[in-house]
Amino acid sequence: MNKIRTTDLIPKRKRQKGMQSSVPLSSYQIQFNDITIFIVERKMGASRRMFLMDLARRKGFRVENELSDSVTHVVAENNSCSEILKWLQIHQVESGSRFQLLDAAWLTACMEAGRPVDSEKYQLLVSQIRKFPTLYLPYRTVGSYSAYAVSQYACQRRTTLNNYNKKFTDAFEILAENYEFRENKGACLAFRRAASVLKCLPFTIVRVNDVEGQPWMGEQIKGVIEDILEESESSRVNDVLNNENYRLSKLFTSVFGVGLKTSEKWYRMGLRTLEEVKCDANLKLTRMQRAGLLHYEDLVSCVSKAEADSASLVVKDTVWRFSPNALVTLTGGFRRGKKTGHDVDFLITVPGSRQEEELLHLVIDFWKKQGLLLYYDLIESTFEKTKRPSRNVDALDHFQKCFAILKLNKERVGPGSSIKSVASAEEEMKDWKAIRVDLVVSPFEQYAYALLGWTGSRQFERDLRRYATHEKKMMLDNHALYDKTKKMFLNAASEEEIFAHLGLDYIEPWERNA
Ligand code: DCT
Ligand code: MG
Repeated sequence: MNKIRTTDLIPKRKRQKGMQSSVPLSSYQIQFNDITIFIVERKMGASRRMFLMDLARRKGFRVENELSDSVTHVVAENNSCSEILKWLQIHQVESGSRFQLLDAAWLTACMEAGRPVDSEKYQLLVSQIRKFPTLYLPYRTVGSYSAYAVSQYACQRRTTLNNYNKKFTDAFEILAENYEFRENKGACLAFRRAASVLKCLPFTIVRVNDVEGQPWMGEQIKGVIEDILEESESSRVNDVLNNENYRLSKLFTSVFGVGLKTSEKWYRMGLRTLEEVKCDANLKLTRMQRAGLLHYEDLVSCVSKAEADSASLVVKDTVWRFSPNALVTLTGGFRRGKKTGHDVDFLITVPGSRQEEELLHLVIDFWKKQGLLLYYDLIESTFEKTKRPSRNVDALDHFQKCFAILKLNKERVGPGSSIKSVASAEEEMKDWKAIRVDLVVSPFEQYAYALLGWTGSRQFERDLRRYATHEKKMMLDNHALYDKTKKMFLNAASEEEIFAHLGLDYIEPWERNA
């Protein structure tokens, strides 16, 4: 890793005077183990830096001489946020560094209190500083956040679950969803793209100028930001939330198996509650919708990570019974580090096998015999080897897959599960929970593409494909990458290789929460 050494920060002349503390580090007793501080010398001066380091160490804080990966709090004095960002850029802080960037006033407040104090109001920038060149386009003006314009493509941004602009992105997502219900694709995408940009910004927007120069920030978007900044809520969002059409679309489509068409039909038929839907004898429900209504309460309550892990054990147990070499990977939101999800996604592949399609049938038969399958829909593979990837960025893939509702035994889920905490008295009697599970089977040669595709997020996937098409003259889908210039398919054994084919820096799964 690329460490910044103290000696890089101190002019040679001063270094010779012996600026290191004379007290050996081992003689300090660390009291606050969650915090590791680094103090920037720039504009502070070496002697004040040494004084603060020594003081903090004597008060029980761990203070590093070097800006290593373990540093959690970087403290600077008399530097603007932009100056510090530039300083970090010059010193090539490696990707993987995670720390808060704070004014030295935080450190002095800690010294006064004799313990770490809340850092919120001392933030120079709520920070997750990364290697800038890939994420931030040329440095323009100093002294404003807008100096850092992020890429228009989500696959060139690192988006973790630390969203510093949740109040804006939640609002955008409600507006996007409303446009989706009204089948206005353009407006829906505009709000989704804007939300995605704000999710990756390492600071909270405090004035509308903070988004100046960022991609996808049209007038409508800025209008909503302005409303929220001024009124702390958006009247447009409130109107949507109070709109019956929106409310019912949301309710009906929350049933597994119900899409926009069905939801509209039910609305036109005058249905207004799920009870009315359940009681309407004339309704022709699909098998999927019947299962969705039957297990509605379980399915709308999110799947916790503990439940996903428990489902993972069930899936692996069964798959390995029939194919001990199979690779079973948790994909979707849980692979991106989410703590909850609406379903649990798995990708299965069998190295060196040509008969992986048999496997899913065996798994389903076994679960049926065990009484574990509350619903399933098995879709056979429709993949044709010579076919080029689809141009449609939202195209579905052709893998063999099974959309299932699994009966998950509560006993299997350890403490921390959401199952028990939300259970009503009647539910207490039930010792299982219905959870949605997607099993996808890919041939081993396509595994890397399938993994990349099924890890998401959807916005990240869309932009990967858009990037491939518009920037690289390539076509990407969940099966393959086709180079139109070379007229050939590009093989990849790992996600890293796919990013490399596309000329992109590798983005870790937990940085794909675009
Ligand atoms: N995906 C895909 N083709 C589909 C469905 C999904 O390529 N027909 C990709 C996109 C995201 C990923 O698979 C997982 O899909 P979801 O489960 O819908 O998304 P998620 O990110 O896992 O969200 P959640 O946490 O709500 O399950
Ligand atoms: Mg999922």
